Amino acid sequence: MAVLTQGVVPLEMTQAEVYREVQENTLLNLSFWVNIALAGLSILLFVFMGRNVEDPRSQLIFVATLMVPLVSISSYTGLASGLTISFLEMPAGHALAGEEVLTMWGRYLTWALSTPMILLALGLLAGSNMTKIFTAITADIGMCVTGLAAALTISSHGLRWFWYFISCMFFLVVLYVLLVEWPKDAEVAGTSEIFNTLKILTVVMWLGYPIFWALGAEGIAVLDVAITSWAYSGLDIVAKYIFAFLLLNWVVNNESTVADMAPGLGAAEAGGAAPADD
Ligand code: RET
Repeated sequence: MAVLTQGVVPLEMTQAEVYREVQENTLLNLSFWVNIALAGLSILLFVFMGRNVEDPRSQLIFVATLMVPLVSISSYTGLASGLTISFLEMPAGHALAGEEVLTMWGRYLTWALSTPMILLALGLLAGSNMTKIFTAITADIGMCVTGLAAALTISSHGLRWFWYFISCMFFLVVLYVLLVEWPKDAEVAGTSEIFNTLKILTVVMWLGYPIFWALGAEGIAVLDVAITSWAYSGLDIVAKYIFAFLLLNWVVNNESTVADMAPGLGAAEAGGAAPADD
């Protein structure tokens, strides 16, 4: 009969202990609560703004965009309660090797739900076809999940960065669709101006996330945990709530432009995924 050997059990903190650590770090705790408040206000505002929208495509843009603060408020509640934070011992080779580092893994997990909604809304705005929306969203989910893997890998320092590299490759696919494919579609759909504003906002903000990951405690550790958390929270404020407000405000005022895009995804481009109209 096989005998199970008792391995060395890593020092694990209970959820209540993690919660206490968060409570004691006021700067960190505030980076969560500011976002909970802003997400709550955004939800109320966006529901109010969308109350008279009748065009189905505009409604879909609204629902997708409304999901962003809804996921966000859940994400930050998970962080503030200590549920989605762990203290992980960094492997040899890491700047904080052997130390227990606060890891906000709930962020990466919930990005896998919120960022696809942002891309769906942008793809719909650009009049993109289904293939491009699917490509952007699946690559984006790949980016978030492999980013989560990078943060949670504690067996090898090299493999942490290998996950990070894979995540960046997925990110390049998202950037390609955003910067090359959708601008052409938006031109045809007549939504170029707003699309390009939101594209620039999105690309600039999104580039900040891998930079702060690399500089933060999980990467080369030149930034402390609370500062890194504020960096993410600040990026979130622009990439989510300001982005969503600009998009929805435009949709409300230009519902007919959205409604006039031919029905179905892929309408903006000949040879798209939508069936031909005959
Ligand atoms: C990680 C680390 C691994 C490499 C890359 C990353 C990119 C993350 C991005 C996140 C965007 C998040 C947003 C959230 C809004 O809810 C995972 C940090 C490339 C781009 C916009």
